[in-house]
Amino acid sequence: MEVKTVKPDGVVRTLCRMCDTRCAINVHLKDGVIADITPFEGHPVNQGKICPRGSAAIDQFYHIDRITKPLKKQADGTFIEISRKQALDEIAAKIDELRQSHGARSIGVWKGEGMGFHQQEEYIRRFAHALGSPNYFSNDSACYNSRFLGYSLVTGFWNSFPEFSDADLILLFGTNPPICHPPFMREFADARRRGAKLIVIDPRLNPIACYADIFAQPYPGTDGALGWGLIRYLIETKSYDFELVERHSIGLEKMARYAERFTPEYVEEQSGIYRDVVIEIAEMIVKYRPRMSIFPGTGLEHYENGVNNVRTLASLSCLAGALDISCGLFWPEEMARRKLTLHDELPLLDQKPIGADKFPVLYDRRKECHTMTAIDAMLGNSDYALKGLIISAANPAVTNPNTRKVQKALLNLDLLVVNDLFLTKTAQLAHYVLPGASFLERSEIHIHPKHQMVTLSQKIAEIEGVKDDYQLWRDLTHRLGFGEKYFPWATEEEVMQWTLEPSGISLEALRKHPEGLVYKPLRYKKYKTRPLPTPSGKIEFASPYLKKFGLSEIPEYIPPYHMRHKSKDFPFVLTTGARKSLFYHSRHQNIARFRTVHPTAEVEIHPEDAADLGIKDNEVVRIVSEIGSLEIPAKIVGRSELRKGVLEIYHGWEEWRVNFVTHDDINDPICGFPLLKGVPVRIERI
Ligand SMILES: Nc1nc2c(c(=O)[nH]1)N[C@H]1C(S)=C(S)[C@@H](COP(=O)(O)OP(=O)(O)OC[C@H]3O[C@@H](n4cnc5c(=O)[nH]c(N)nc54)[C@H](O)[C@@H]3O)O[C@H]1N2
Ligand SMILES: Nc1nc2c(c(=O)[nH]1)N[C@H]1C(S)=C(S)[C@@H](COP(=O)(O)OP(=O)(O)OC[C@H]3O[C@@H](n4cnc5c(=O)[nH]c(N)nc54)[C@H](O)[C@@H]3O)O[C@H]1N2
Ligand code: SF4
Ligand SMILES: [Mo]
Repeated sequence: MEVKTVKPDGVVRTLCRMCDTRCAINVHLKDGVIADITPFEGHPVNQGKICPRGSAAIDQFYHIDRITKPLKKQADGTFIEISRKQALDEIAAKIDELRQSHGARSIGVWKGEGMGFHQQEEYIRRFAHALGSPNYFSNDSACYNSRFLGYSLVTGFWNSFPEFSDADLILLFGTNPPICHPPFMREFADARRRGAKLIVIDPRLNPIACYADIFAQPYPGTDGALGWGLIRYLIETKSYDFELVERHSIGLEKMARYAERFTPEYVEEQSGIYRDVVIEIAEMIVKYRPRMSIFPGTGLEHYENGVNNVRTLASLSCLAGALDISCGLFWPEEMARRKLTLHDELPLLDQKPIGADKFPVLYDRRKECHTMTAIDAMLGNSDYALKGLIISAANPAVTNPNTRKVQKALLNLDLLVVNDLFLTKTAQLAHYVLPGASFLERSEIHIHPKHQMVTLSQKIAEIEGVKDDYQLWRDLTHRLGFGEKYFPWATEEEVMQWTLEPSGISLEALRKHPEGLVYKPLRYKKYKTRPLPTPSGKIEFASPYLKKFGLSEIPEYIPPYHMRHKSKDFPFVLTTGARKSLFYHSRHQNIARFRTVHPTAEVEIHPEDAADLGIKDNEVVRIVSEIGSLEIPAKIVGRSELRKGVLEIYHGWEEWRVNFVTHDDINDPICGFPLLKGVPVRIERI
């Protein structure tokens, strides 16, 4: 691997993109080598702290298993290295052939979490639409979209990160910030120092629960009942923000009527959270509102009624008056910039975006297709077949539900190209694997809505033969005949200049200010002088927009699948994906010092359940669902660490893929999310 740094020895200030938090880092270059990564004090995102995964960017960059040359699959299933020119010529020729014989829409693109949002995502979206295919897919079919829709259906927007330091009450639902969002911890500490209270709702005793004033363990998938119970309390006791609700909302009466049944007793029956605790939480909200932050994690969205459960929480924040204030639902203003997506210019609706008929709200609001429906289309079980796919920075053979079906579908494609740093389980199924550039090998514009800031991350090094993603899409489009029109810029630098121009902020200025530049000062309670970005311009406790699609107007609570389909064949409830501090989905298992900390997968099980079944610690058991099965060692946890009857398995293991048992076929009707948590299973001794 021939590596060279492209900056002189010294310190380069940039952003870490080992996860989407994008902490500011100093990259130390010595003798042309990336020698160290340390926190950079001057940026508000992380305020001088980084997590161990941040410094592991060096391990990732120099990793001996990095793919540095394009690979082509041979008839015998092995890969050979070929030149970049040969790879792109052959891929372009195959795309052209598919386009001629089956139409452009038979080709799709799939972006993963490794790319994040913004610029890299926009290249991928632009490529697809320029080709003539509406079929853009992403990991967001199982992440983020549900929470985004849950909030934006109520308020018109979602700013994923509130300013927790300003809160007097923090409520966390199904999220574990010490592991997933380390910078939140400093904000929690600031708030706690001022006396703020912390409430954690989670069936599993997570590190964050240990800090909580109240920790309540609901049955998986029942948070909506608790949310409604809290709404009912605020309405019944007339403790909500009258002015905000009277002037700036629609649907209060409908909501109030529906809330009536959520007495503390009914909430207890549904969620298992004692009625006294429900009342205690409600009283705390009344006491501390409006300065409160509610943060839902994937523990809410990975269910078949996730959007509505999130809408319930968004409605609760609004009732409590926590709208467009720093610690509440802050409504960020956008930076003026040119977008690379072609949705307005080339909407391609007549081309039937995959999944847009089944999940019209997902498509309408996010302009993205649905990955699980894409899997069906690859298998020929759809209006038309998906024949070719380019996957960039995703590992769906591990991370998408129903792994057996995903593998079969990917193998059924006429063309599968994977752009990645490593030969992942997904890459192993491809016809071509392209060497991806890591974040240290590209420059990128990052927007931080919470701070209304923009930062430029720097290209620091390059590996012989590895090009950034812009070059990949550019080179393909030029071969396919629409490069001049849609990818005319010679370099990533030129694209960034073009997109930034309307902002009045130059690349030069961003380079001079690695601490980022504020594009607009923060302003609060803007809804007083301008309509909210919902169809009515108001908070929508009831959504006429959803009604139009035949969906429930108010965020109804539906008991989760495992409660509606009780079966003696599947008596346990499996939640998956509780994050591990040193892994990122399927990433970093190849970093030896991290692997020492998490050497093997485990299914966490309550001690009474283990005793009932005679299961010993570390015993390998079989987990079986309606979809498939998995063999995995058992870990008997402490009595309070899990609810009895609930099991937990991490989702990123390449050797123990829990998605062999998760459902792709039970979906949230609004966002299409699959049932990744709350899966009915049984345990078999082997
Ligand atoms: N180290 C690390 N950090 C990460 C990631 C990673 O893989 N590794 N992934 C990143 C990504 S893409 C994401 S989306 C975020 C996810 O961030 P989080 O959502 O904070 O992730 P989890 O740790 O899975 O926390 C989910 C919690 O929900 C709980 N839960 C499960 N079911 C329910 C339920 O029905 N109700 C409630 N209230 N809780 C429930 C689980 O027990 C678990 O503790 O993390 C990001 N950060
Ligand atoms: N059962 C279950 N399944 C889940 C979840 C769960 O909780 N439970 N969580 C879901 C969630 S929230 C998410 S976000 C998805 C994540 O789904 P994916 O996006 O598929 O997740 P990763 O395993 O992180 O895959 C990212 C890939 O990108 C590569 N990569 C990293 N950086 C770069 C880069 O700079 N360039 C290129 N070209 N490649 C790069 C990595 O090597 C890795 O193979 O998983 C979902 N799946
Ligand atoms: S939380 Fe860790 S991995 Fe994520 S950006 Fe910050 S330092 Fe990097
Ligand atoms: Mo995610």
